[in-house]
Amino acid sequence: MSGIEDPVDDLSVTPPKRWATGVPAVTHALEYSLGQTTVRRTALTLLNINQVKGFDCPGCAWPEPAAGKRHRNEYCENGAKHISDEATSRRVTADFFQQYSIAELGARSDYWLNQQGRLTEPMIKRPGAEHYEPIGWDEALDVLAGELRRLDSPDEALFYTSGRLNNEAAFLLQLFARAYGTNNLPDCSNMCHESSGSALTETLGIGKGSVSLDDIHTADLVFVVGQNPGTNHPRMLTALEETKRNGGKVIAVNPLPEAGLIRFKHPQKARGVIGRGTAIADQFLQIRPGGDLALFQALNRLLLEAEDERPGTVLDHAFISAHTTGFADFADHARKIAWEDVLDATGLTREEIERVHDRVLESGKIIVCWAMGLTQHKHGVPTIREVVNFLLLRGNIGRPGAGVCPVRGHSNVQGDRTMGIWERMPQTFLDALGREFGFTPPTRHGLDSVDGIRAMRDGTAKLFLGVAGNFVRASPDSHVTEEAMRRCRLTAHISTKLNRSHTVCGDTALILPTLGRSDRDIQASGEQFITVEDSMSEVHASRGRLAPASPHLLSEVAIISRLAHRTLGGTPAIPWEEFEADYGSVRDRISRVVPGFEDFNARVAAPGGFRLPNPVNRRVFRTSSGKAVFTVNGFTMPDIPEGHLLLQTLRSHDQWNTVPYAMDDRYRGIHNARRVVLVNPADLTALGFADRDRVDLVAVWHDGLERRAEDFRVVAYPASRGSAASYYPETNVLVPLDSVADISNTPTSKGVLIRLEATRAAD
Ligand SMILES: Nc1nc2c(c(=O)[nH]1)N[C@H]1C(S)=C(S)[C@@H](COP(=O)(O)OP(=O)(O)OC[C@H]3O[C@@H](n4cnc5c(=O)[nH]c(N)nc54)[C@H](O)[C@@H]3O)O[C@H]1N2
Ligand SMILES: Nc1nc2c(c(=O)[nH]1)N[C@H]1C(S)=C(S)[C@@H](COP(=O)(O)OP(=O)(O)OC[C@H]3O[C@@H](n4cnc5c(=O)[nH]c(N)nc54)[C@H](O)[C@@H]3O)O[C@H]1N2
Ligand code: SF4
Ligand SMILES: [Mo]
Repeated sequence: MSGIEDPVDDLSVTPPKRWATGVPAVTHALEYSLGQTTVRRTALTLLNINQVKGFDCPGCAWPEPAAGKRHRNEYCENGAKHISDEATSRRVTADFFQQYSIAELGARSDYWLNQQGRLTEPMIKRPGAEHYEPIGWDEALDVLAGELRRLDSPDEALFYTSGRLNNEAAFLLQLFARAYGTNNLPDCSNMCHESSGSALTETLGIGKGSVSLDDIHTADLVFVVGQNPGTNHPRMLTALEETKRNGGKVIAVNPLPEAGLIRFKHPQKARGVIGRGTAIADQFLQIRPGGDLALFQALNRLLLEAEDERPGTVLDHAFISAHTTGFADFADHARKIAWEDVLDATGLTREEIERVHDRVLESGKIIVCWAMGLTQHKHGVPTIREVVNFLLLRGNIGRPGAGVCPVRGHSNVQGDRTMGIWERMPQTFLDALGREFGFTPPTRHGLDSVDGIRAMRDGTAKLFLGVAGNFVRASPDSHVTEEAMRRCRLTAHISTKLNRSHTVCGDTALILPTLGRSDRDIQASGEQFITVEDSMSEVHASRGRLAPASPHLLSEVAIISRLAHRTLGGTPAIPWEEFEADYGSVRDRISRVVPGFEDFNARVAAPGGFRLPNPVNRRVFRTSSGKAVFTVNGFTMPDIPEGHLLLQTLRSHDQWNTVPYAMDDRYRGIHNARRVVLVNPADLTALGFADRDRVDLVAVWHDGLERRAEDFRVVAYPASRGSAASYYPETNVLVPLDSVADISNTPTSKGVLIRLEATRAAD
């Protein structure tokens, strides 16, 4: 099992691909799967992904087509890799932990840790011990419950979740945390789409996207901003292909010419397999990093000026006056934007921006899609607010074929929020929860991910429970985060696979292994299914089909229910044992607490499930004024002093967040290496470096601490001027904990000021 050695960097570079998917994608997916498990298990796994009676792809949150319209293979290369990674036949057993000390495991790569296979039984690291040892479930949960009861205050505990968690377990986890007495529910969303949630809640009254798959298909113009769908949401390309077939246009905005945005070959269609594929982007704007706020402000100014020239033809006055507030102040500000600043911030030409403006005028229905390229910047929230301004101007909110589309990451990250995983749930939710379960939930806001790290660092949080995810690797400032975790009395992780977080331990540490999406889940009342909500608010069931990875695994619902029971004691008001026995009883409670879930069990039984209503689509805005809000956003752009670059930390094609599956980034032409930094050749020359030079990346931040990522190889790459790109999580050491987006507190993973230094060892 431990024959898979730490990968050695052996960089080779080929020209970036002009197109995404096609035959190589299918081949790569099968290769990965067959490397993990048998042909039979591969077939069983792949045949059940995203089928109405199968399981939801544990990859991204892009929705499936309606029940009757699904393809037999309704998954992408990366979905197949994610599921094979979970369905692997490799196993991590008690012997493994005897063989490797925690320090030895800590020295291994993220890749190697993941390749060891599925976790199979609960393990404990006792205070002072150097190895994990096996422990029974009862004792493990007693240790955890005992520590929870011993804390001086419930606010000394953190309950982290990652977006793979299903609705039922998420609902129970937040119920447990609140019944225990804290709102400390940090989640991966804090590091992901929090800026979208903040901006959309303020301006439209709900922190979710408004569009459906049909809207994407029928839009006249779709912007894809700060997103790499070819890798991260591959089936979005199928949807955009349909948009184009229906006559719509696509504009891509990105510092990198990402493969999928340029040309796409549909792997399941003969045309895609043999032909040149569909050119997706009609226009590609190679923007400077962080320049998007300026771009949308410039577009808004152009729209206001066009309206001045041809009154009554450009703006949707009826919509603006009936449904919005703040137009006058917004318009005053937008008219004053200086072109010089816009061109400087965006690196685009005025002609390029005017061309976009022309397309906007030609388009009745417009959608803006975005992901981490917008949210993970210091001014991520104002940027998204400006996107909303742009859509409001022509009434592109609340009608078919138009709207906002923050493309979510994890398969159920949106559902987890709906279920109450948020440190700041509104009082109406807390009241409903308290009424249903007969207690008074705490009202003081809890800690998010960044504040949770600060609290562990400062000793005010002492217990960390992670449900799914890999908190230590996903978080910024790796050394600070690791030190913070080590200060805890207890760290515990409910996980499917081994990862770095298991190697960074508090005095006591627990690994609680759990069932994955693909595993069959049988409880006292029979076989169970769970539910998830995708990026477009579709809620549907997911049923595991494989024999569980080990007989000792418990489901997440079971672990949380048992832990809650042991910590809080049995009460008739919260029947934890019943919840574990029958997930339908959890859904009954959800239907009474969470708006939109009325009659949940019956509605989710329909093939394909149901869509949660989004009031924005009825032009109902749950803001304090009852209207959509135009906002005034100061003109902000990143300051990149001479000799520096703005680094973005992003995903390669072959990884799932903190977990690399291979050392390649095929579409960008990077092979056998992850410690690379992509920089425009002209910037390299100006900085005195050359392609393939060995460099350290050194972050520049005002606290004077040195943050250095050592020994990277420079790759001359057609990136926009002033930008650099390198992979996460290897570069998380560079992201200062205090470098966060205004308002949302999201780490600025796409805006890290760095300089390059020649690697000392190479001298
Ligand atoms: N295969 C795979 N799929 C995934 C994931 C994965 O790790 N692997 N992760 C999932 C998760 S949790 C998430 S959140 C999503 C993430 O999906 P993405 O947001 O697509 O992920 P990133 O790799 O972070 O890529 C960010 C993109 O934004 C661009 N960008 C960076 N800075 C800027 C900027 O200032 N302006 C503009 N306009 N663009 C910019 C980058 O060049 C890149 O194309 O993917 C999900 N899907
Ligand atoms: N520098 C930088 N940092 C970033 C980002 C970035 O772009 N740049 N992106 C941020 C974003 S968008 C996100 S979402 C976070 C991701 O942060 P996380 O969600 O915390 O990280 P993942 O890598 O998705 O977690 C992988 C682990 O989840 C566990 N797991 C997988 N499936 C299951 C399951 O079904 N149940 C359970 N219980 N466990 C499971 C496995 O043990 C696996 O090792 O990282 C953030 N951090
Ligand atoms: S697009 Fe996302 S959800 Fe769909 S199959 Fe691919 S990874 Fe899975
Ligand atoms: Mo994410």
